[in-house]
Amino acid sequence: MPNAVVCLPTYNERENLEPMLRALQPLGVRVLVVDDSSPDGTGELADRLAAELDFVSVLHRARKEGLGPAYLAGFARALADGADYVLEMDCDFSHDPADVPRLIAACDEGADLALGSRYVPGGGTENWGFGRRFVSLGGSWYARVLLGVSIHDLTGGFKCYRRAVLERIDLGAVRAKGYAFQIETTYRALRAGFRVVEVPIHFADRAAGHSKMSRAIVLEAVARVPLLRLEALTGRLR
Ligand SMILES: Nc1nc2c(ncn2[C@@H]2O[C@H](COP(=O)(O)OP(=O)(O)O)[C@@H](O)[C@H]2O)c(=O)[nH]1
Ligand SMILES: [Mg+2]
Repeated sequence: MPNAVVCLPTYNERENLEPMLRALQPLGVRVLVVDDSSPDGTGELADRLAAELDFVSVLHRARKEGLGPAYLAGFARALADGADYVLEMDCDFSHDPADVPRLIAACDEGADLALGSRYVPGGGTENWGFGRRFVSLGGSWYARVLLGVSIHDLTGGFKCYRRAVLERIDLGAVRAKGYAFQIETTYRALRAGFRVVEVPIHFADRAAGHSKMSRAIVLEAVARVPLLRLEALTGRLR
């Protein structure tokens, strides 16, 4: 069994955190909760659970800076702790913990980066209205065309990286906070020549609490994608 660390960013996920950790417990992974001083006490709850569950540790950050910076801090800690595989996953049950072994298996079978994908055969979204589907599918299509890549789901946040990918790509240059963070990390991996594989998943509505994504996060991605392509074309992307 490879040494896999699931980075679990949390901001106000008090209701979801314990059920999520219990669901991950039998899978043989380690979990790093990355909490940005959630006002609802998620960080304190994470500390209590980490004291009880030896596969759990917690990284506390001073303030909410978005998903991207939280993941970068989590990646650094996971790599320092010797992880072979580093996973990204939402703590709201949109990503099914039961799919974690499938992402790990894809890397075991040769992928450098396995992406949980809604937009390949066998994948999908549950209970999404037309508007949300349009934005999500449209966003992935936009990024796929502008970047000239063959990945169908570029904005998803359920991923398993082989350690070498995170060591090789220039994470220090990644400033994106939201969906752009997901697009950018995958694009950098592709540009570096890594093998990226899509694993079909079903994406459900969050179990409890509220989404933190905003219009600004969508606009960040719209603006970042053409800049990424430009950086790649001018040889500035590593
Ligand atoms: N640490 C941290 N976690 C965040 C932040 N923003 C969102 N998250 C977490 O990232 C995951 C996905 O966020 P969510 O709001 O559900 O995004 P959505 O699924 O696109 O609506 C959840 O586990 C959130 O708690 C943040 O600024 N800091
Ligand atoms: Mg969510």
